Order: sequence, then structure tokens, then C-alpha cells
Amino acid sequence: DETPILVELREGYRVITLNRPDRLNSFNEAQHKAFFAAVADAEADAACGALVITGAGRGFCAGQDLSDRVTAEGDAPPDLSVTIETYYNPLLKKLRALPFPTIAAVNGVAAGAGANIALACDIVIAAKSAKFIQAFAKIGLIPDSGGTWSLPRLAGAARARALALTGDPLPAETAADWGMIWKAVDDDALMSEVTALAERFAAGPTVGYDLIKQALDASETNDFATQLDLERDLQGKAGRTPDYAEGVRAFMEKRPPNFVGR
Ligand code: T3D
Repeated sequence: DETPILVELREGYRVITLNRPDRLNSFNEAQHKAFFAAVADAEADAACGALVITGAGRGFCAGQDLSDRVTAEGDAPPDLSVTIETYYNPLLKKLRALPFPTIAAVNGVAAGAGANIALACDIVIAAKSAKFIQAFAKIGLIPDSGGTWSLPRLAGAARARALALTGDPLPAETAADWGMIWKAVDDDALMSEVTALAERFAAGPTVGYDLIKQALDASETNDFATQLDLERDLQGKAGRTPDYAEGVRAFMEKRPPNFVGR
């Protein structure tokens, strides 16, 4: 457990790998701290245009490490709201607010908080052998890490309830059929698909992507007229970027654009 997180700096993007494969990359305190720091570092890197999150070994992430949660009869129960407030919520808020696209490369089982961290990414691509499990109900908990927010939005109300209440595993291909994730691909094609997409984002109009994310996030609570006003304002910003000017020139000159990420 010496390096619970691996970070790879690639041309224009980063890959963070959860690295406790023996525990299916479940979160102990060291991994919580290292993961948050790695996401914060990516955010602070002006050259970072996309972030990939994946898991080492056969799993993506099995949520909280439950070996840290075992109590004997008569022990005072742990206050889980403290872990949520200290680790999960700051992580999820930071992840959702990143100003560039995030891709979850779900290489294997994604359970509990692990499933909901994946679902908080902008784009989820899963290996066909992967499964999404809202494992919480099986141990008497509720979906956290944004699950009660993202599940109804991504899977629909009926499916969200069944997934949350049963904790039954959802195969990646079903998740893709439901529109809960972007796609399920053959296991051996996962990283090449993800890399191609990350490279595309890394070479893309980063400010435009950020504005797209802001607009879609705001639409969760805006009414139609308010959203139209927001689109006006954000399009105003987008139209002032050098990348927009380049995009139009490249289109008219029938050549690929050379975006600079500004
Ligand atoms: O506590 C708080 O701070 C509140 C926050 C909560 C957030 C949460 O995420 S709560 C939900 C926690 N996660 C779970 O309940 C999932 C537990 N894991 C599983 O149900 C299963 O492992 C899976 C369905 C994910 C995978 O099953 P399978 O059969 O493919 O693998 P396995 O044999 O169960 O796991 C492999 C090993 O990883 C095994 O260890 P061993 O026997 O080889 O020594 C297993 O114990 C370990 N492992 C898997 N998940 C966890 C774990 N160890 C600790 N914590 C885990 N979450």
C-alpha cells in the first residue's frame, strides 16, 4: 500500500490509477488523501486538458475499505458523516467542478462509492466485464458520493430506486443500454478507446469544454428561460476565445484546427 495512487502525466492530460488491487482499490485513509491530492494537482496544472481515472488489477474501485469499519459489539459506532465530510464530499465536489473533461475508465467492478465516483465523471467507458454495484444497501447504508443525485438523473427514477434498494450488480452493457454510461467496450479495447478520447480532449478547445460542462451542470436546476440566458452569456465567453477563432478559420480553410486550449 505504499503508493495507493499512481499518476501518469501524458501530453495534455493525466491518468490517475487507484492502486490497491488486493482490496479492489477500496479507499483507506492513505488512498483518500493521495487521490484528492492527485485530483487537486491535475486541476492546478494549466497544461492538463483531461483526466482519466482507472483502477489497477481486476477492479475499478470497491468503495470504502470496510476493514477500517469493523467494530466489536458494545463499541461506539463510527460517525460516518465525518468521513463523508472529510473525504468523499470534498473529492466529489472537486471532481465535478474540474474545468476539463473527466473520463472514468471502468476496468472492472465499481462498487459503493467506487461506482458513484465513476458516475460523477463526464464520460464513463466501461469494460464489458465490469459491473456497477450500489453495494450500500447490503450493509445498511445509503448511496453516497453523489449516488442519490446522479442515479435518478442517469438511470431514471425507477431504475435508480431498484439499484439503490437491491444493491444488485448492473453489467456494463446494461448500464450502456440504459444510457447510464457512455459505452461498454471489449475489455482489451478499453484503454485504447479511453486514450484516444483523452488525446482528443487534450488537443481540443479546453475553455469551450469547461463552458459546456458549466451549462449542463446549471441546467439541473435552471428553468428554460434562465438556461437560455446562461447559454447567451457562456456563448459570449466562448466566442471570445482564440480557439473559437481558430476553429472557424480551420473550418473555412478545410484543415484540422490547431487549438491551444484557451
Ligand atoms: O465508511 C464510510 O466512511 C462511509 C462511506 C461509505 C462509502 C462506501 O463505499 S460503502 C460501500 C463499501 N463497499 C462495499 O460494500 C463493497 C464490498 N465489496 C464487495 O461487495 C465485493 O468485493 C465486490 C462485489 C466489489 C467484488 O466481489 P468479488 O467476488 O469480485 O471480489 P472479492 O473476493 O469480494 O474481493 C477481493 C478482495 O478484495 C477480498 O479480499 P481477500 O478475500 O482476497 O483477502 C475482499 O475482501 C477485498 N475487498 C473488496 N471490497 C472491499 C474489500 N476489502 C475491504 N473493503 C472493501 N470495500
